[in-house]
Formats: sequence, structure tokens, C-alpha cells
Amino acid sequence: PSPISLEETQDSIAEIIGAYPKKVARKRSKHIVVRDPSIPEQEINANARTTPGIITQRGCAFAGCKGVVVGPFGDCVHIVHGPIGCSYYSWLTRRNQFKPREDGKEFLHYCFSTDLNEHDVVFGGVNKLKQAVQEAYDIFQPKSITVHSTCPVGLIGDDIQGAAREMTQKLGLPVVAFNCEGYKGVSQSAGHHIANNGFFKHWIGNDTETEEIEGFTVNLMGEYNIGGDSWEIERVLEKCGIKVVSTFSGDASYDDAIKAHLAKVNLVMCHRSINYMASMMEEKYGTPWMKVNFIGVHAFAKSLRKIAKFFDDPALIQRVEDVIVEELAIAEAQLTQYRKRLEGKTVFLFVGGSRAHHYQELFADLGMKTIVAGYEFAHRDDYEGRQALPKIKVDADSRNIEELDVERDSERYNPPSDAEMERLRNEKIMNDYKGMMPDMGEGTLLVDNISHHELDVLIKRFKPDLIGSGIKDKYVIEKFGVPCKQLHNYDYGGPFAGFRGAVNFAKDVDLRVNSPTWQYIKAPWD
Ligand code: CFM
Ligand code: HCA
Repeated sequence: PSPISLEETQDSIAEIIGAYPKKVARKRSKHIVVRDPSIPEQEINANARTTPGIITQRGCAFAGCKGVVVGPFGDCVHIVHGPIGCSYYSWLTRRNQFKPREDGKEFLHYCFSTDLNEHDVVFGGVNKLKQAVQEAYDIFQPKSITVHSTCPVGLIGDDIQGAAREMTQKLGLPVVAFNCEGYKGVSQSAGHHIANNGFFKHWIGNDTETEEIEGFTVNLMGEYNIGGDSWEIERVLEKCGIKVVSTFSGDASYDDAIKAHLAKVNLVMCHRSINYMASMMEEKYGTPWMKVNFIGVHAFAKSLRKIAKFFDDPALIQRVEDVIVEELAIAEAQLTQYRKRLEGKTVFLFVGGSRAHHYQELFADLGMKTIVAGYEFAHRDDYEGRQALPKIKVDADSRNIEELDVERDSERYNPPSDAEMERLRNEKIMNDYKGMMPDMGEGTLLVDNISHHELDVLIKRFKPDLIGSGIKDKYVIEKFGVPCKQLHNYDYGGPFAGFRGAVNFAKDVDLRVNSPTWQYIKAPWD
């Protein structure tokens, strides 16, 4: 249970809501919920439009498509079709890391843009785009070229899909266009959906030569290798004898992505950004998916066991147990010293669409309590969970997103038998997505799409020992004398996933929380 009393929590909500005009107050009340486990299916509103004038941490569809899901493919060239700003200000700001492959194709550090100007806005920018694709091809010969439109491109109606089709024909490599204009939807979430659709339509299954990949094969879905997380996850998976076919999209290559349909199971790490792909692959290839969490040593161990149970192979189950014992012992030996200094400290978590949940397990490993948490842009299922999601989920904000017609194509892939699927469902290995809410203790507070005003009130009243958040509020938080751990770019640290990552994290958090600096800070507004 939360150490904050129910009266104090309710009083704080009243103060927050009291500052808003009536209509806004009514809307925001539905996004602020005190956790009560005695309510069987407790609800919270999410994925709704932000009221203009309120400062939130959200991004846009362009950020979700180009920046988050597609951008990490380091052996492809990603061209931003639009004025230079969107490209320049998002250049290398997300910390997805990429290891150059033997063929030397590595373009992650470049910034490609068509640099649309007034002339193009008036007369159209398609020719300029085609020229940019040609130039990128001539200079770099990437594995694939992607095109991302920004707001003005959607407004003037440039046919980027037509241009991509034409250039695919001409160059003989996939040129994939994403209509991810920033204004679509209510957050970056719409961009994830657009990215998933594009990949599924133009990349998945492009390898028609490889018939089978032997072994316990998996795809890592929704793991973006921020600060090297995927490398720690892969180290342990490999040690267990589990083979990663492709990752969407951490340290990701086109050559692996086109083989994704050959893996036996999709491991879904960040459900929010990649569930569309998992559903579509299940529909088309019969590939089952399962939710995993690699953040926190016990969460990681639990996920490894779940994967072993999926394959149902005695030798694999034993090897996974051996690896867990070995890795856990090393990690625990180091975590103990930090736990002594961190035990009982309180945390707020406001991050994206999955980390506000995932990191609660890592904080629990350190003896720290998450007392307030919320996503920026996740949907209701990420809070409330669903035993089995509908196969192809149509979201409230997907009005502008083309729903793909997915047809079964099991000739190329041999899905688990009906009896096997039955076992997987019964053991809650498959399609079992619990969401954040059931994991939160009684009396804790959930705040969806938190605003700066709401954050200010909660900091003053609850005085947390640490806040896990992003760049847009980090320095506001620290001016209050509360340390902030950036859980998007990790404050340039990491990895934080897996066993070794947890130890890195503990050290980092200890340095922040137990630094004497904070007590000397006087907020400028005081
Ligand atoms: Fe998924 Fe992500 Fe997240 Fe996300 Fe993001 Fe990110 Fe995030 Mo920043 S894909 S939802 S859109 S886990 S970029 S790696 S840190 S907000 S919690
Ligand atoms: C994005 C990317 C971001 C931003 C981080 C932040 C990331 O949404 O465009 O707001 O601090 O992780 O880099 O989420």
C-alpha cells in the first residue's frame, strides 16, 4: 500500500482539479485514479486529446513513426520529407544504438531531409523527394529507404506513396513511405501504428529464400536498444540457447527484419508501440506472441521462464534455470549494498507507454516504492490489461490509419497446433496482457498524461525521493530539489535492462537519491 494517506491523496486531487475550469476539471478527473484492488475491473481514461493550453510531455505521430519505431534500423536511410526543423531537432535525440554490420552499412548518425521550402509548399515537393531518394541511393546503397512526411506535406497532399512505388521499381530496393504527419492522432501513438503497418506491408516476409531457422527462435518486439538494453537481453538469451531472429527495432537490420515471420514466437516488450505487428503476424503467419518484461532482475527471470515454458523443452527449461541461478547470484551480490541505502524510498514514474510500468519492477528490486505512476500516451489496455486482445485492434485515434487486410498465409510458416495453442492459453503464456493497474498497490495514484500543474502539486505534497521522467520536465523537477532519472534516454547511461543493467541502474539511482546536493537547492520561485 501507498505510504501516503487516502485523505492526503484525495485532498491533492481536489487541489489539482480545483485549479481547472469546469469542463477541463471534468475531463481530467477521468485520468486521475486512486488504485483500489477491491474494484474488479478498475478503469481509467487514456489516449484522449490533450486540452489546449495544458503542458504535457507528449510527442507527435512523426516522432512515434520515424523517431521511435522506424529510425533505429541503422542499415537503412530514413528521409524526412518536410521543412528542415523536424529532422534537425530530432537528430540523434533518442538513444537507440546500432552496431555496424560487416558490410559497413551504418547510417544512423546521418540526418536526411528534403528541406522543403516555400516554393515546394506552393508547387509540390514530390520531385524533390524522388531526387532525394535517388541521391541517397547513389551515395549510400542502403538496404531500404524510408520516407516520413511531416505536417505540411500532409496539408499540401504530396503523393509520397506514389513516389515510393515509382522509386522502388526504379531502384530495385524497397522504398517505403510513411504518412506520419505530426498532427495525426493525439500523440506519438498514432505514429507507432503507421510504422507497424508499413513494416508489415513492405518488409515482413520479403525473404522468400530461407525456409526455416532451426532452434528456439524468437523476435524481440518493442525493444529499441536504448543505452544498449538489447545487447544485455541478447547476451542472456543466447546463453540460454534462445535465438533472436529479428528485433523491432533495437540494433535492427533490414536483413533480419525480412526473416521475422520465420521465428516461432514474438516476445512483446513494449506492447504499446508494437502490438499491431504482433497481432498481424499472428493473423497472417500464426506466430503467437507473449508479453515479457526484461526490466528488473526478477521480472527478467520470470520472463525467461515464460519463454522456456512456451517451447516446453526439458533441456531448455533446465538451462534457463541454471542461467537464472548464476546471473541472479552475481547481480544480487551487488544489489544488496544499494538496497540498504534505497530501501523504502518513494518514486513517481511518468514515462511514455510502457516504462512507467516496467520500471516499477526494477525499483521493487531496490526496495523502492512507486507511489504515483502514469503513461504519457498509452491506451486503456496498457493500464487495465486484457486477457486476450482482439486480433486486430482498431484504436480510437486510428481514424486516419489504414487498417491492413491481413490474410492467412500459413504455407510459409508452421504455426503451433490447436492443442498446443490450447495449452499456451491455459498456462497464460500467450496473449496474456495484464497492464500496469493490477500491479499497483492500494492507495497509489495513477495519473494519465500528467500536466506540469498536476506534477507540481504532487511534488509539493508527496515529496518523492526520485522521479523517473523525461527531458521536458527533468529540470523543473530538479529545481524542486527532487532528483530526476531520465527513463527515456537514461541520462546518457545504461544499459538498465537485464541482470547487469539492474546493477548499473542501482548505482545510478543511489548516486542521485543519496546525494547531499538536493538539500541545498532553493527553487527559483521560492
Ligand atoms: Fe515503448 Fe519505447 Fe516506451 Fe515508446 Fe517513447 Fe522510448 Fe518511452 Mo521515449 S517505444 S512506449 S514512444 S518503451 S521513445 S524506447 S522512452 S516515450 S516509455
Ligand atoms: C519521443 C522520443 C522520446 C522523448 C523523450 C523525452 C525519447 O517521444 O519523441 O521526452 O524526454 O525517448 O527519446 O520519448
